[in-house]
Amino acid sequence: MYTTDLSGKPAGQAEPPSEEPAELLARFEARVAADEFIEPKDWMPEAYRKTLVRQISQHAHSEVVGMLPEGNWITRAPSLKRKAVLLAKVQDEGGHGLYLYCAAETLGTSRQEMIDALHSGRAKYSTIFNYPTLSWADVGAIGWLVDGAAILNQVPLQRTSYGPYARAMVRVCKEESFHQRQGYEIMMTLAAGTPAQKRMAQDALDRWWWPSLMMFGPPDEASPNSAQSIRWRIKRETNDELRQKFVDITVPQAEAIGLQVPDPALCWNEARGHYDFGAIDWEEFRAVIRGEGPVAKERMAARTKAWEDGAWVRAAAEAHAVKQAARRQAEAAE
Ligand code: FAQ
Repeated sequence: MYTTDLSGKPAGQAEPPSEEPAELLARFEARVAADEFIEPKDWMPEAYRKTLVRQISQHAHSEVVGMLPEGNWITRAPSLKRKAVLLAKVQDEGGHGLYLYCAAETLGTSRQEMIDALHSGRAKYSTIFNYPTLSWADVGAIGWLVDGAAILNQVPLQRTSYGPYARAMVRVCKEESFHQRQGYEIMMTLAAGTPAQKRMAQDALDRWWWPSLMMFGPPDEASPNSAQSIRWRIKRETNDELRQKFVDITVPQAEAIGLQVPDPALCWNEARGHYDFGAIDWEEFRAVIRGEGPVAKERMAARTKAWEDGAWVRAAAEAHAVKQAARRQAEAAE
């Protein structure tokens, strides 16, 4: 089953919440309502802990799997400058994954458990990373659209109710904003280039537009987790609210560089003060979640290989830590 439920139980069969002391629950809810951060050693309802582990681990996996589509272009970047920037950007995504795994570990789930869930196909990661990067313009489109969508989703998460997650998001958002600008700058350069370069940019926009809208998750009426997550102030805005913000911000950016958003239904709605946009293919979204994305198998094979190839590094780090601890103990005994 393709789920982030780390209990290993089939979806929909999670344990019913056990009796939780009413007094503690009331205090927890009052703190959340007062916008106080909940910290790792604070009491929290089990369902809150589970929801956080689910969302934060899925987020961490997305960052790390998300290194693959752009990593694919590091050796083929068109100039030394573009290569250096891309290298730094992909490295940042790895760092985001690490902060997020650390934040999830503070909730009592080990890194090994999370990685096992990813590699065995039980854990989700963002659907967007199951699409291939076919041209250099895709690197621009990912920075502009994918990082752009990620920022919109993550800015409210800086005020999420769990302290370690909120603090991780502050740094992540700063870096994502640089990523978004570097992507847009690539698109701007291509769009102002030769007709072939402009076609390349348009083709990338055509392929990444709809999957980027899907990143925000299912529509609100089909989002089983949103209502509770908003009550607990884990999520601050709904999937549809964030998706609309993304469309409203991104459409003028496309127009500014002479590219066309691939949606014939797209038009400004004066009364709503927002863009109306066409129907999203939710069947495609569900298929990608089921693991049927165009390059889903390649992504998991690459992650599993990286994990296996890195086994000697983990073993060496562990042996070093044991040696250091023994040395410290011997020094203390002197
Ligand atoms: N892909 O009830 P909801 C990035 C699942 S980071 C796959 O609405 P929720 C940086 C959802 O997990 C991108 N699965 O769920 C970067 C749930 O399944 P579950 C990642 C999805 O949690 C850029 C089910 O559908 N960002 O891009 C997706 O309330 C460039 C029902 O959905 C985050 O993870 C999806 N798109 O809302 C890196 C941000 N959407 O777990 C490299 C944090 C939904 O019950 C290069 N996460 N699902 O089995 C969130 O804000 C939320 O978790 C949502 C989903 C909004 C993603």
